[in-house]
Amino acid sequence: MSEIIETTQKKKVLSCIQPSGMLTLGNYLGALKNWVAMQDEFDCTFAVADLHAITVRQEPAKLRAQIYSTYALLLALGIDPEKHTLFIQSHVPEHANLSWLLSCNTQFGEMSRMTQFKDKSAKHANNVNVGLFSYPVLMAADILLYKPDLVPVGADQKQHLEIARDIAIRFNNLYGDVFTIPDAYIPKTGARVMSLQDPTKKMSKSDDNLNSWVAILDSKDDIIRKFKRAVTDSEACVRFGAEKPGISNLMTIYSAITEKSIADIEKEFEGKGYGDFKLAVGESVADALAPIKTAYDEIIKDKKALEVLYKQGAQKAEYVARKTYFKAMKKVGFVL
Ligand code: ATP
Ligand code: LTN
Repeated sequence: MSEIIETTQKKKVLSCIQPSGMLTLGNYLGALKNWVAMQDEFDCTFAVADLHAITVRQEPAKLRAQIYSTYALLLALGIDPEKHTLFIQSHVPEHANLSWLLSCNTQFGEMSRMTQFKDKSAKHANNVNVGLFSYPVLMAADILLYKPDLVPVGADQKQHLEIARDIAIRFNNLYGDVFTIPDAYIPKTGARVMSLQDPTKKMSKSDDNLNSWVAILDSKDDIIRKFKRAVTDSEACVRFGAEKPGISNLMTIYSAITEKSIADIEKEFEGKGYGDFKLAVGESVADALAPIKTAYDEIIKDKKALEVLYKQGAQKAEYVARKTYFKAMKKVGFVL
């Protein structure tokens, strides 16, 4: 009797995060919380996208420290580097290499429509470099090398995901089947956490106003203080609505952390003022983030142990990336 072999393969997930500063509550709710949750069901590959970080000017010593700290924070969040793959993007040269092949199959016009480029080039007007412009092509390479089914990201990355899909479809049509066409995986609550000081803007770790964002590693006191100072409106009624972007943002954060529905939150705070609500949001966020900070403080102390893990991660990633890269090279007509 022939042996029945279990062949059900897990679906694949890939995502990356830039080490461009302290990671925020927006990064956590929009992306990282999902990364952690998806590990049970999927075969996951996660990376610290250090090559992306230099699209804006970085001070070398600070960049190095941020790469370590981002990697350590991903471990602290609960990413399992043994069961999954956790690596540093620049350690796998196929990312930059594939990005060239893809660049030659991407139109200037389609890149010009990217809204993040418009925002970031306005913000860094003295350094509008070509990398900043073509960065979605590198992001497409990050994704396509690992043939993922799903890419967990915040809502701001939807456009970049769409272009990655377009590039993959075009490449496959021209040269034959090389890439899997991935889907974005965007959370229902928390996909777009807004600035605490200007709720019409995305919460961003590169915002100079430190009160506008909460870092995952902020102390409890800092977190509560930032929520107390959050910009709201003068109505003092905890109700969700487009005309109340500040309070709605806080309600979304509270909902994402506590998993309570917006309707239940409105009920819970009926008749109560913004002061009570802001304190409740601050405390729930601080309590959720506290264990991550405790784990991080331990992990970051041991650089040697980190090195073992990121080297092992790079080896695992490279094994997969090489295969896809060489297949793409061969299809395009290079001599291997
Ligand atoms: P910057 O703020 O410097 O532009 P960033 O935080 O947007 O950087 P990344 O660190 O690469 O850029 O983002 C990592 C992940 O976090 C992405 O999936 C992104 O969509 C998500 N993310 C970032 N900011 C938010 C936010 N305010 N709300 C929800 N998700 C977010
Ligand atoms: N572009 C993303 C970070 C990023 C990414 C990726 C996300 C780089 N490569 C691949 C998902 C998949 C950002 O700036 N937020």
